[in-house]
Amino acid sequence: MADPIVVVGAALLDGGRLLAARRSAPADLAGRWELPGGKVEPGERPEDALVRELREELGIDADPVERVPGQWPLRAPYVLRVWTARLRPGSPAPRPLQDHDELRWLTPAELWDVPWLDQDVPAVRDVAPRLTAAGR
Ligand code: 9L3
Ligand code: MG
Repeated sequence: MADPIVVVGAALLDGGRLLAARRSAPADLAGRWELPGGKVEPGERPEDALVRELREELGIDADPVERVPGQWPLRAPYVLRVWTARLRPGSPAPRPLQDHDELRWLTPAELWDVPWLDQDVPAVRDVAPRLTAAGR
């Protein structure tokens, strides 16, 4: 099999809440919620791709914190890898600039209130314990 192409997703944590982003494109994903992010470019470090994607999609300055172990298959040849992330001091608040039409900061109790992309469900499940452990 060809090498997978990595898609990075951010579990952006702030005040014990997780940022969820509702996709507006493409049509088959629109209305479903995801961990924001996107494809790593050739030669790009995944952590740098995460910072770039968060700036492009949400207008924020954020830092990756920790890789969430594992990876989850997307449509071939893509795989999803997830990092927790936090806003840098002084960062603008996230706003939907590209590919999203709504954002929500979810508390642990609200985590399953949004229809996540099927592809993101296992990753969100693995991130969930970190909301209470690391999100303050
Ligand atoms: N994807 C799935 N879950 C995610 C992300 C960031 C991306 N959390 C899927 C959607 C697209 C592909 O990966 O099919 C590439 O993502 P993008 O570049 O369109 O964000
Ligand atoms: Mg994206």
